[in-house]
Amino acid sequence: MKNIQSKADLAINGAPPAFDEPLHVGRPNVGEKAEFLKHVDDIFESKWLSNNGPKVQILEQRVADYHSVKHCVAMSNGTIALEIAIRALELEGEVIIPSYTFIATAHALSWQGITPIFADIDPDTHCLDPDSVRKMISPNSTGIIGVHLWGQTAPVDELQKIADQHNLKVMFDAAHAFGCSYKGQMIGNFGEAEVLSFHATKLFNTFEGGAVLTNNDALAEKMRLMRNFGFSGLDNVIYSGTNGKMTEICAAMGLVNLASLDAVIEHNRLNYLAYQNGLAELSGVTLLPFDERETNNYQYVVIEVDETCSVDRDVLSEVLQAENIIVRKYFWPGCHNMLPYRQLYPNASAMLERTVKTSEQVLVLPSGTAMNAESINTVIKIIEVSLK
Ligand code: T4K
Repeated sequence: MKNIQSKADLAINGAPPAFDEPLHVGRPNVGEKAEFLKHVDDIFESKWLSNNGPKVQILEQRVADYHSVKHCVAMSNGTIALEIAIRALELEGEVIIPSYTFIATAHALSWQGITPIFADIDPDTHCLDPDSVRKMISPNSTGIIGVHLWGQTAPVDELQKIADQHNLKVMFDAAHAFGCSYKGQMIGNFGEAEVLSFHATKLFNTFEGGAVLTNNDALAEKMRLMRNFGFSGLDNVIYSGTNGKMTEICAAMGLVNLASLDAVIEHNRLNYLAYQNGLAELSGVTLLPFDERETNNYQYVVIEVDETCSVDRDVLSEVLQAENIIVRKYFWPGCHNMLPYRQLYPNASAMLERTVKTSEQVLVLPSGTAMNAESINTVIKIIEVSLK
């Protein structure tokens, strides 16, 4: 690792990069390889590879227990899990979501002919602003999907209140919020259902995977059938369904990763504290704080580079990328500015001022088990030097 003292040491000025290998946002957290290989032996032995196999069932029980929720319905990925939850809840017409989210939240609706209506965010949490949600309600609205972005929880109570007043259903995209709490209760227990992603880049991964958490028995049963083409027993299809099943090899990865999950969260917390400590004195750069009254997973380390900073966000991003620090400008430029939705709402930015501003200021920094205090100090030093 190179010692950065001045701008002349920066790779963008011709010096070699600080890191030989790229540091990625989203580097997977992986558990014990030997344990995983034991599961592989089981799978080869049993010849049971998919279709609600024993490892999927154990994983579902453990994830449900972890979140103190009745049902976990495992799926092939978070996007399919969103689609199945949306369909099982019979949402239609228009559904209100934040524009400031990963594009899958919007696509899971539009892919099934439902119109996503984009609301603005609270700049302090990057999650839905209830006042903006209220403004987006129309006679065609059937639901609200709150997103617990970065593991910060959406304003659950306020959204539920709005939904109750307008006869809408609420569900949550909890792709980032495995192991997080809202007012002391684990996510999974709010709205009609909450959707997790177990993608490789998430706190907890099954290579690819996802799940819906719910306390509603009938809804859980319906989603179990829908993820398996709607089959209710042999030769009897009672719903229009899809193939959303998780495989045994993915569940095996999940079981192994669950065993080390608490250690991963503690590692993330120390990373977050190292970033917090190092960034505290830098002017114009603010770390998005976690609410320490809650249980957090600390997986995403998010900074905002505001207008008082001596460099703008995109320049800082280029400087860091040149050093092999592969930061991300998630979720710029907002879903409403992505081609399929921009055509629908060419003037939406005027209603989504905080989304636009936040998406122009955010940088997500590398975190997870691939990072440690030393690499974080170097990242901070580079930021510090580039601000001078
Ligand atoms: N809702 C929300 C709020 C979400 O954030 C997501 C997914 C979903 C729903 C949908 O869940 P899934 O259907 O994906 O289960 C990545 C992930 O692919 C995506 O799962 C995630 N959100 C999103 C925030 O990040 P990209 O387009 O940024 O992926 P990519 O290929 O650029 O990789 C991200 C970084 O991770 C890179 O720096 C490389 C690194 N990486 C990635 C993989 C796959 C690794 O180091 N190793 C790996 O194996 O979307």
